[in-house]
Amino acid sequence: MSNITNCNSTSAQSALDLPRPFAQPLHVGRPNQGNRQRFLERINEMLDRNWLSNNGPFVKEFELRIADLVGVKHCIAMCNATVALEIAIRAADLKGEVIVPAFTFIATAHSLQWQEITPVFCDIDPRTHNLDPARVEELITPKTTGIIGVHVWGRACDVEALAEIAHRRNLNLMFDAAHAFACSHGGKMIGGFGLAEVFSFHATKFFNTFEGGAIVTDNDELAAKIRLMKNFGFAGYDEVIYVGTNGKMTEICAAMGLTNLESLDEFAAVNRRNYEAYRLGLSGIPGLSLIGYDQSEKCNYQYIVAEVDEVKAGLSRDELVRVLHAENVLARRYFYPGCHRMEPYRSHYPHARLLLPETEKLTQRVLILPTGTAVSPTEIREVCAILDQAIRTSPRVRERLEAGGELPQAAAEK
Ligand code: T4K
Repeated sequence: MSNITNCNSTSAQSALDLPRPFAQPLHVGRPNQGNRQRFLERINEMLDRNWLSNNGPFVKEFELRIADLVGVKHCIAMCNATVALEIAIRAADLKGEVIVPAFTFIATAHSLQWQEITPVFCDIDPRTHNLDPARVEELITPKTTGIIGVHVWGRACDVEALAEIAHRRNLNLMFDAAHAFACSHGGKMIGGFGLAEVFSFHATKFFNTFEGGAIVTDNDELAAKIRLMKNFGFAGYDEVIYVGTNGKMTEICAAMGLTNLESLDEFAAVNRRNYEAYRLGLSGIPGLSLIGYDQSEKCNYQYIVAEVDEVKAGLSRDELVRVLHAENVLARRYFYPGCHRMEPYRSHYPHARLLLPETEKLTQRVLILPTGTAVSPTEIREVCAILDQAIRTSPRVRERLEAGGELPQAAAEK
């Protein structure tokens, strides 16, 4: 976890001449929490039952609820999405090379590399921030066994084009849907595409189970295999039939999930309200454009993503991050610098950046702003006012930033 409290704010604070508006830091990814009373009741129920893990009644109920909501046959709850990805990849028998975007959280690439499968980084479409199907095709080799698309920000990949390529080239297609719980594509819930999809229910996600995740699929055989693999490969009391691991979700996590599911509509409504507040507040600020969400689809609006055009704004994305952090707005640079620039991939593929021009550009432009139930419209207006003032007075702000030194450590890290 990054140490975000140690950033030196002096230089950027003076860059704006604002009274510091936020006494407490404003985070990207503050957890959305449902009804505490209901959660505590469930904890009591769990303790009375003395059943804490290993496919308990809350986990079973949770899986049924998720499968129903997504409209798939099987949901297998997991301890987190990273382990879920690892298990899904293994259960689908992926080997050799698998095509993934470099513009994603490092877990997507690591879940392959962890089992000595090579992640082959593919460039993205700058309009969608997702895998560019035209580039995917160019990367297929005799060693390729699959494609893992990532529905970045909850906006669906071009699933039809990817499915067509996968079908024609006899590859498995799966999706990292960590951002896309409760989102739809073409009227169908994300979770129902490809061979399997993986959700993250981490604390920072739209919907959380503290830590957690799930694999969802319509494939009976795959689901059965995954169920065994997430429980060490046990097929009975004393019989192990696969190499397995421990991917189980605990009862307390499922209790949190069941409780938060009851507030899902409220979380979505707050996020939508916040998105609209940002849209209004950022409109007309030169060099800042908010990414759009398709209004005809279901959407969790969990990510407020602005793209910074340095020429028009007069400040780079990184300079704006410094300005915001100094005001206690802990904006993030997901997924800077891109998986291909992190180890071990940076050493394995030193020239990858040459094949990823759009990823390279996007990682320099993207600014993620705080939202969720912990953030109010008034606070959003203040965030927008900071950005407005910084950009309107950009030459002076830049001068002061230049005099003030480096990007704070926390912002530089990720
Ligand atoms: N695939 C994709 C595309 C993903 O984005 C992710 C996870 C995964 C796979 C893997 O899923 P999991 O295995 O995690 O289920 C965060 C999350 O830890 C990570 O889950 C998430 N993606 C990623 C995009 O963001 P960091 O390193 O940015 O977390 P951190 O500790 O800096 O926290 C973010 C902010 O949230 C901070 O400002 C503090 C705040 N926060 C965080 C926690 C945990 C809170 O206010 N309360 C909290 O309890 O990775």
